[in-house]
Amino acid sequence: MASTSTTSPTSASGWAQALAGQGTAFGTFALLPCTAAAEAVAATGFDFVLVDQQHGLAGSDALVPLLQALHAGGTAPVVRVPANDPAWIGKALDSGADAVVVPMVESAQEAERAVRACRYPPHGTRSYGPTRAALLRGWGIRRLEDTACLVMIETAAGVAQADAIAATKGVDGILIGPTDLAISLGLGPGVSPGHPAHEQAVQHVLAACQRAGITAGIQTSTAADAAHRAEQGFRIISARSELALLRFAARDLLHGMRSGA
Ligand code: 3PY
Ligand code: MG
Repeated sequence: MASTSTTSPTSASGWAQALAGQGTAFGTFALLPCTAAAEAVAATGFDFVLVDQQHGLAGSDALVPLLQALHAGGTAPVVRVPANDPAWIGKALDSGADAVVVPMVESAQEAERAVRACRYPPHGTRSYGPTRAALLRGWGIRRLEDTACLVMIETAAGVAQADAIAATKGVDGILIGPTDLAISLGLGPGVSPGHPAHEQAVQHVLAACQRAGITAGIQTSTAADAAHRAEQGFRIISARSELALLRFAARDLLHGMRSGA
């Protein structure tokens, strides 16, 4: 009998496979302090949902409930921290994130700072206190460190250092922020996809990841764009956010209602 369910099977394992270089993980961003919305997008079957503490509207007290909702929805919970700060990174990991995403990384030194914040001594600077992470992973340091450290390249300076960043030990992947990259290249926020200078920078970062044998990811805005990036070799691909999905669905519905009237 055909399923009448509106959801697909959930696949947090798609995230782990993508990090292991064996598939492509598709996800979206969570910007709202709304656990029901986070759970709803997670239950749709996205491989990961990224809670965005850099630009999202949820305060730090909302982080754990959002991660719990993502867990309930069966997706991999990823957290973009506001800055390359060991305090934010440690808190995201202690709260139960499977991966942290560190924005605006421009050098191997900055990448190393992010990696060290994810690891306990002697390999890093993380302080022990896995408050919620221990419920998911136990108290052992090895299991607690079994999370991913992803850094973002989203400036011209970062692109110039892509090979050094990708070769930094402990960096599991690089995500490209196409909008910040476009602004950094002097192109403005609205014109990035397809612009030759932008595309050249994107391809340079992708090639650096491939040379270093780490995962490349990118944010997109349409399913076609996401499929195109997957064909190019990106393995962590996000599109939009739950807020954008709500806004565009509402706009299209209203447009349809008005034009049908
Ligand atoms: C950007 O496009 O700058 C982003 O950070 C998207 O993730
Ligand atoms: Mg950005």
